[in-house]
Amino acid sequence: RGALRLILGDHLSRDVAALDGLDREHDVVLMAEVAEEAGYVPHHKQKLVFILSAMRHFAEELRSEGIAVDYVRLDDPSTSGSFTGELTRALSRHAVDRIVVTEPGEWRVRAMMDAWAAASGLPVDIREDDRFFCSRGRFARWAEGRKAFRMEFFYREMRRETGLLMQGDKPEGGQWNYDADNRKTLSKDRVLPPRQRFAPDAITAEVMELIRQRFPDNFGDLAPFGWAVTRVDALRALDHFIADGLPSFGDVQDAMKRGEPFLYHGLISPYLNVGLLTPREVCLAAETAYRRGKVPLNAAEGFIRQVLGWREYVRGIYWREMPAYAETNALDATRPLPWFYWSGETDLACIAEVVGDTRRHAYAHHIQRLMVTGNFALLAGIRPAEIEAWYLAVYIDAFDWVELPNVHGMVMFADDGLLASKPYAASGAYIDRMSDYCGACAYDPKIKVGKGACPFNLLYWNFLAENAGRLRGNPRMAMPYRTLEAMDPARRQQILDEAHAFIDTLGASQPAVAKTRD
Ligand code: FAD
Ligand code: DLZ
Ligand code: SF4
Repeated sequence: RGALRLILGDHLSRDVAALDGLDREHDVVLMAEVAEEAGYVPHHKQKLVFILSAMRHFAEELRSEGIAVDYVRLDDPSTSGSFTGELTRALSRHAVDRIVVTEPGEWRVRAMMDAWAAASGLPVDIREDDRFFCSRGRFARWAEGRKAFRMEFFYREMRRETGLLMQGDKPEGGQWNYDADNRKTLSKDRVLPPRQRFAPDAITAEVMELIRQRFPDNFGDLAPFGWAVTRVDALRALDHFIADGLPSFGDVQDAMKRGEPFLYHGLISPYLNVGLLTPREVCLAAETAYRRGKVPLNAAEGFIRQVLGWREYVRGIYWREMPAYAETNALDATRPLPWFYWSGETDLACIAEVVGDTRRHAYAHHIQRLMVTGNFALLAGIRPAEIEAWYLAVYIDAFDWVELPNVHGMVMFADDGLLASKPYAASGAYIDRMSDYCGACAYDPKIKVGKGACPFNLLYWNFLAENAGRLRGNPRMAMPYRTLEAMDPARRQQILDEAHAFIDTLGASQPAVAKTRD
């Protein structure tokens, strides 16, 4: 008898642990499109198309190798709609003596898996997901005994361990981090590289039709869909980025521009997260480009830090701290998510732009996520669980292990500084400096209070005032608090009153499925 090997939608790597030691004669691979996964948040339509189409392509690849794949489609009339149900049904179709699976990317699914042995009466081999640089055990050793974690120190250990951008035991170029070089603004006349898109093939077109019919009201445009859904195309996307994006990736990494959602960013997170690319190969590609003189060091280092540093760091935190992590709310933020996160209908031009990019592409780059939609949610005191559900739904690369620490920790400071040493709170001046958004806005980032004042300015001071009890003692927040305290009391009161009046205008988001404008 063989094994039933379950491959989930983010396990689409030929060398994923669950396929190790596969016996073509006796084993069966099970893949299932299930309503429960499609529905735990109202995913962007392109995210649904991407995952389901990539799953179908991966199944075809396995079949072409002579591997037996039992594939259940979302519209199969007899489907149970859940992983547990599909596993149970599959066991009645196949005579197997064990179940093999790779650990999932979500605590929720991990809890399901833990019940499978008892439910099936078969041994369940849940294998560690070894597609990361840092195992869960390795991260736990690093974190042991530390009161707060700092990415920079973790990253240096990862550099030493992997040898990436190292010269012996010294960092390449003498510095670990070249971020200071990476905060340039975009000049108006800069010509951005056209970004590669992949036309939908027949499989993707069929999935698009399924999603159009089944999820008409989910957030986001369905077409045009230009994401890669196979490893071959994902590798093409990587090559394109290394050649055309990476050379300028560092310099303007934090810039934002109207009508230009991609700039020099990699657009590779969905491929990394479902397994079409590996973190090791993308870091090696960047390092090789640097060693060949094709990209400057600040670009290669900046990119490798995101993948080897941040990506591994947030994953380590997720698995070490869950499930309690998701429940904390250090700043007691309880306001509902404004409706404009779904509709984009707001006169705050920066929010409208980022929500618009997100609706069109299921993508926004890091600074848009952190400093526009994230910053607003932090400053306005939105309930962490509501903004987390939004991020998990709307981005094509969103899986709980990576989305949650970024939103809960980095954006909302809901973990009381475990992940980041201070909240990324910023007024309109930051957005104005790093983007051209304010030029198209009803508000003025230079106006602090009164007619035309940028709401980010009002909310910024109000955020500091509301959270003084928790943040005043943070040494990294000392300067803004000194400014707040030095303000003329009448002016400060006016700012706080206007901030509250603005907050009162924010309509609450409607739950579950969001209507789009398309
Ligand atoms: P690039 O800018 O080209 O960066 C290269 C790669 O670095 C990315 O592909 C990604 O794999 C990695 N990376 C960069 N920053 C981070 C980070 N903070 N955490 C983890 N990996 C990182 N990333 C996701 O993959 N899924 C998410 O659900 C997600 N949610 C986020 C939510 C918020 C509020 C914020 C601030 C960031 C979030 N990120 C998330 C991180 C980052 O924004 C995306 O990885 C990035 O925008 C993806 O686009 P790219 O491939 O063009 O990235
Ligand atoms: C995100 C997602 C979606 C929308 N659909 C499926 C699916 O139908 N079948 C599947 O195996 N995986 C899907 N996924 C990805 C899973 O939610 C993902 O594997 C978990 O989030 C990881 O724990
Ligand atoms: Fe955003 Fe304020 Fe600039 Fe308008 S003025 S785009 S609200 S930062």
